[in-house]
Amino acid sequence: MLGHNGNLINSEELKEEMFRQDLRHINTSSDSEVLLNVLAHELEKGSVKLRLDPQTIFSAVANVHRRCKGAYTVTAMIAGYGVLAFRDPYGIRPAVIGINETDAGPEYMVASESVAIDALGFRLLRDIAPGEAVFIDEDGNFYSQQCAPKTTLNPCIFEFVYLARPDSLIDGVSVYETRLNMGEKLAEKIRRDYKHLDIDVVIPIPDSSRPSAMQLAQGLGVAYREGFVKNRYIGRTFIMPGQAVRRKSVRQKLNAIGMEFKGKNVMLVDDSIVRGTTSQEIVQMAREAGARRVYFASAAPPVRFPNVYGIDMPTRAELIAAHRTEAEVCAEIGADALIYQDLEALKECVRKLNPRLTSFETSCFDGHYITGDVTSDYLSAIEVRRDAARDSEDESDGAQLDLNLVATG
Ligand code: PIN
Repeated sequence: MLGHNGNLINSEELKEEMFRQDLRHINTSSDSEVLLNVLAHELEKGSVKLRLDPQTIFSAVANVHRRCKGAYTVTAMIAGYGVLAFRDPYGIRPAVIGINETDAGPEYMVASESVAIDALGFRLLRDIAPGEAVFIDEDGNFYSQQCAPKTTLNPCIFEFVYLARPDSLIDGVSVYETRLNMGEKLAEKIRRDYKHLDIDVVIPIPDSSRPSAMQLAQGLGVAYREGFVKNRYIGRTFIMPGQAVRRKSVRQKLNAIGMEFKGKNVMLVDDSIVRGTTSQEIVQMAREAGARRVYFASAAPPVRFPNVYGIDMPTRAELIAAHRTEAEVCAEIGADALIYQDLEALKECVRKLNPRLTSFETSCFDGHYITGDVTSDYLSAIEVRRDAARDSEDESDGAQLDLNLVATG
């Protein structure tokens, strides 16, 4: 069994190669199935009379690193042997080890985020290093080994912006604290470059922007107020299929508290602007609630490039900032001013808390893909696939709206 956080960028090639060389047939379009089969094949190849020991397992992981390209944090269970976990040699996606000291000896666990370790009453031991594998056998014995010849640590900066829970520690850094820093940096930028804005109140767009908004308000010396209430029974609009469904669900998901907006100049804060659908809708909601001026701050820089390492970030055509200047994005979302975080400032927000973190995976902001092997052909191929998927989503959007009409009519 295998769980995978990330994305392989050579899964099509591997699929072919496995079919021809390894005689393995992949049944789905999931890159995790490819990863599972590469691992299974390498384990089988390295085992002596189909028996496994930690060394054989680590050699198999070394071969997985050799064959797989992209980002992957993997947890796997090898039936009859134990639990295996490993992180790609670039350390893009997070992975941690937890320990629980019992009278019968230590117990171990692995997870993407340290919150899982807290929740189960374990203690955070350390992060899994890039390229490292850990194996816990059925008797609870712990083994670990570096399985890649060359490694560097480049955590995905978007984990700090939005993906990870604020109560997690990633590579020794508190996600919450990085978000406070993001607010601090935005305040500095506004005090420096946007002195003319007359801001009465800072309002977060719940939930993940709250720490940044709090610190921004404090840095500007203005009130922090809650202006939007989130319907806790509605899922993430970010990953909902289809534009029409997304737009509608923003209204279902967030509702404005009128008194916080009436006659005020409000500064709304979100963690990021990806497609801009939420931002556009929310600016309008703030105006409808009676705001005089609506300013917008994004704790992250403009998202201009697709993410290929496991975040479902759309193609360039869908990213509001891909082909627009900041002023054009501001006009598009209908705000009176738009303040984006600078990329260097964002990196500083994390680095400040752990100076050993000198490099980050920041491709969605600067188009620099850290693994160095993301070709324009690959990017075009995902665009084509996404376009096809979007066409079929649009059809299902219609179907869903019709259903809603039937339900309410
Ligand atoms: C906020 C998540 N956050 C909100 C994710 C929306 C971009 N979106 C990224 C903003 S929370 S859009 O975690 O749910 O609190 O720009 O694509 O419309």
